[in-house]
Amino acid sequence: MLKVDVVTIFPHMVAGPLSDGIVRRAADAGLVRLAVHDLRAFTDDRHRTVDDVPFGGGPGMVMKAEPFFRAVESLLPSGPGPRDAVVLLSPRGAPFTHETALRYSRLERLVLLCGRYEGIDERVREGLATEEVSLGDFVLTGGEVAALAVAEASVRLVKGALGDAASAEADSFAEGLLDFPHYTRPAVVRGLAVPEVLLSGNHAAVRRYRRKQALRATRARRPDLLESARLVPEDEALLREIRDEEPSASQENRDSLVSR
Ligand code: JFT
Repeated sequence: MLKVDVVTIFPHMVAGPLSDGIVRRAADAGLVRLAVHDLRAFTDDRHRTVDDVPFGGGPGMVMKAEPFFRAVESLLPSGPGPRDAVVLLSPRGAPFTHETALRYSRLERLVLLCGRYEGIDERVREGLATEEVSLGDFVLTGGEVAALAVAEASVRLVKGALGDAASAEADSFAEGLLDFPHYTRPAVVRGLAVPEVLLSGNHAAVRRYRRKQALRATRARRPDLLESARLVPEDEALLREIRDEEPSASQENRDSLVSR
């Protein structure tokens, strides 16, 4: 069973979001265990100091290494085994993806280390973390929000966590494509109608339409994903249809000529 441990100076920031939704249900069902640990509990001075000035000078503060070492040693007394990961959240980390989440979902132990300020003393990465990941190319003020995303994405992929209504195989990123668009009642909102085919009751037509919309969105917004997506022959046919629906560049150039 996966156990997720989050180490942070802001335990309340992490505990709240993890105590709801699918993560909560997975915990209640005994599929995962979640624990949040206050880094300050692993300090040994009167002021419970977790940060200090940077060696070499410069602005801001750096998270001290020792409290992180003590915290992880309390969680994994004999060190991480092959089914454990000690993950440092950092803007310098490798991109966190669906594949990372799937790998984490199959672990015994996922320890997430969150820092603040300018970052964490490099010796935590060198001598304690088994890997360093980033949520993406944008800047957060600390690792907590990234850890929440990593925990949620990983827990929902644990076998049984999604129940039978939703299945992880149906996840768009499991397929390597963007999702198709979703609609619910009523059939018309502010003059905007639901595509007819979705009201037709023709399940084969609905499946084909959704697949085409997923391919269309991926081609328009994330052509990089289309490169490595696992496409079946029907997808190639749908992509040809999509291309044929678009005017060629030369036709657009002719269309834009004003006097003719
Ligand atoms: C930002 C972060 C991730 C991820 C960990 C720690 C301190 C603040 C900071 C910001 C810019 C440069 C430090 C963190 C992240 C992301 C993760 C920390 N900060 N240096 N920002 N953006 N995608 N994961 Cl520790």
